[in-house]
Amino acid sequence: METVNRPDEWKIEQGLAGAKLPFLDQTGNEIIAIPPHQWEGATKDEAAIKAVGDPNKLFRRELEGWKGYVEWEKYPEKKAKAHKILKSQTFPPNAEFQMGPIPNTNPVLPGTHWKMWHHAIGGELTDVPEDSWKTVLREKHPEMLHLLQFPYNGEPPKRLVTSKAITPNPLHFVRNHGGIPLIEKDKWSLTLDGLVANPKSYTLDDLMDESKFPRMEKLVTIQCSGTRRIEQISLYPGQGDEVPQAPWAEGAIGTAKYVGISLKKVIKDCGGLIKGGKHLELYGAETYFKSDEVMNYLVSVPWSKVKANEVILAWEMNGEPLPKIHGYPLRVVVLGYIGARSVKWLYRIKAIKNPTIAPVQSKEYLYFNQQVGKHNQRPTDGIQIQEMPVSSAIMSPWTKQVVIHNGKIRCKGWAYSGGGRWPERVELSADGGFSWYAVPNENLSAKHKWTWRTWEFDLPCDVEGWVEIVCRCWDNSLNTQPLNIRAAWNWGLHVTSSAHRISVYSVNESRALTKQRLAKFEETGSPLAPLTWPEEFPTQSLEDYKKYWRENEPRDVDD
Ligand SMILES: Nc1nc2c(c(=O)[nH]1)N[C@H]1C(S)=C(S)[C@@H](COP(=O)(O)O)O[C@H]1N2
Ligand SMILES: [Mo]
Repeated sequence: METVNRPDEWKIEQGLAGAKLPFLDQTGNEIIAIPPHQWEGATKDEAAIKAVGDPNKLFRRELEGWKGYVEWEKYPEKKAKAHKILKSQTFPPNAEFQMGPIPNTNPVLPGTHWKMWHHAIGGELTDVPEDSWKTVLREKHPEMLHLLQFPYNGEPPKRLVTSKAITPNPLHFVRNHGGIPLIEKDKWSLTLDGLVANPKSYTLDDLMDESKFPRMEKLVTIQCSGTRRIEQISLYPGQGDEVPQAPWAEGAIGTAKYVGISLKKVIKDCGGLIKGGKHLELYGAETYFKSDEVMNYLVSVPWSKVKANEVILAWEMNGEPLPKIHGYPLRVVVLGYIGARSVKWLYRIKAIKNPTIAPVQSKEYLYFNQQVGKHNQRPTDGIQIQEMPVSSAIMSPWTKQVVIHNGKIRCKGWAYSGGGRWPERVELSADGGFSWYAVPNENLSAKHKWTWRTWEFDLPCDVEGWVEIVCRCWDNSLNTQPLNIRAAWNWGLHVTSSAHRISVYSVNESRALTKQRLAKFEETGSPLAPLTWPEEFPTQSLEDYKKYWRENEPRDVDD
């Protein structure tokens, strides 16, 4: 059929393809439509790249036995060379995963950009994307949901998130900003320098020496500040970098028993902090890319947190050596802080005066006011996220699911609060958040200072048809969750801590008519699922229909 409209016009008008919409500039007398930028294909200045030098020499493995580790922070000239290479070419645009449909693939997003950046630098980084994926396949559960293939970001499917109060290692979510360095334990060492009295290096055996460093064993929940981000995205898209803003669901949280030592003791062993040292800069061995710059993974934690023995250097996770994907041989575990501070593949700790200016600390993991966005954001407008607020999520049933029940809907989920607070009460509502039932204490997993609590509850629900089930938690300080997503929506799409809402279609078999109807579906062998398929049998006999009208007043009325 002939039409002048583009075939996707209706979708665009309805906001189902927002990335294609022109901006409207209404600042002048006439309204000007600014079309979205069209990518013109890659450019590459081969000569400029060649002039930088041989990547196999420039970007060598820093140390024997540390596969995938290139040191950047010690060598500004090397950073400049890598920058030159990245600046001398262009890469395809970031994958669009907020304004359009999410692909039906697992991995959901391939991470094309990041693979290309690694290959563009070459040298030791060449094999990193491939090696990283091999480690995923070796160490993670076959049912993981791979959000991003590289850098690897993956979470367990909902049915497995809370199947145990302690998360088995293969099911623990993984959040990476780069490759997975493959480090040999006997070749590994940790440097402690900067504003400490006596800078030192330690092997793993040194740190495991119990006469010097008392063991710590802690049950800890690590939560990424991006957990449940998909709810914010679905409401309003925000910043859309595929690594910083990976589209997490409710599974970017996990609980494990870590064994290690307190960082405080190691700093004391170095003679303590000197000359105004107040923060500890933590170095992870992989390579991170930001704005055509390369760097190692750096964040910092304040001394006050370390001093409280709340920063652990851990080598064991649930009774096993740390899996490679979780930071082998040594990682940081910061109790009650966002996951981002718990640095994996730790190789250096530097005492400094102020929080690090490295971008993961200073430009990412920022919590902005709603009015801040692409058009006006400055890093200093964001709050650097440290302790996570109280939050919870329903893992079963799932949104849009039909539940056939006898007046109670069986629900399961988790609840967590950061900063050493813990879930004291979990509440559910089957009416969108007007009336709340408390989950009885015996249906919650044990209380611990630094962990989540998993829960199960038979939620009373007499109502049929679409209902909105909502979950919220009260922590021990009586903090609770905002009731809607909008209240806490932010440009970086972090900390989705609003009460978790799911839409469920309730079929209450304790009601006589429903019970009869379900029997009829059974009897006639016609499918009840999917819900939207029309019934294949008459839902009322003609006799019953006529009888009704004989016994009741007609539809119309005489005046
Ligand atoms: N070296 C390094 N450490 C890191 C990261 C990283 O990308 N590199 N990601 C951080 C983030 S954002 C989170 S949420 C946690 C996730 O820990 P996990 O992968 O062991 O679950 O690791 C943190 N530590
Ligand atoms: Mo994170």
